[in-house]
Amino acid sequence: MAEIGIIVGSESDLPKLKGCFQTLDDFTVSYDVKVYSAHRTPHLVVEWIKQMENAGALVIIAAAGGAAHLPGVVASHTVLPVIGIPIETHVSGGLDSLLSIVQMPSGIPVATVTIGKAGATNAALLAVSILATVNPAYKEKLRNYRTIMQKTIIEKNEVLSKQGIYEYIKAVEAKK
Ligand code: RP5
Repeated sequence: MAEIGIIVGSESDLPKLKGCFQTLDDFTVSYDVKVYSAHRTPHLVVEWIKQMENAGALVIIAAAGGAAHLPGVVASHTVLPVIGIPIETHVSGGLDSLLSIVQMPSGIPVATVTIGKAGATNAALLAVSILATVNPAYKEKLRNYRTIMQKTIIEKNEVLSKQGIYEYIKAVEAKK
């Protein structure tokens, strides 16, 4: 059984969601991924959401770009929590996707994360938080994740103090 169902509008969306898959793998969460479009294959979207429900999935993540109706359409067919990821596009950096997903009518919510890498990672973390409401092991893992994040930031500040601002900036730029 997959705990999370992930649906994307196009295969071109998949590389942009690496952070989402990576985070779910880090938390050892099980997921099913499908490429079905709200516009090109609407019947397959509906069939898949029913399959996910029957299989016992607890959260759905839906990603789409441009006229990004997929998360909203998915939400209209299920009462499972739906997290929407707006895919970056060439139009205003993906603001088109963001507004298409976030502007849901009252009654059918989609929990919308931000555009790009941060959104993909946060969608996974939000999904794990939802799973953590029924599985305390995930709560513990989320706390550990934050502890490690905080430790990393503290360590970086120690390096900054040692190296001085210009050396540190050079090192940050070299990472890009
Ligand atoms: C949306 O159209 C997809 O989610 C994708 O972000 C965008 C472009 O799709 P392709 O033309 O690359 O298949 O439905």
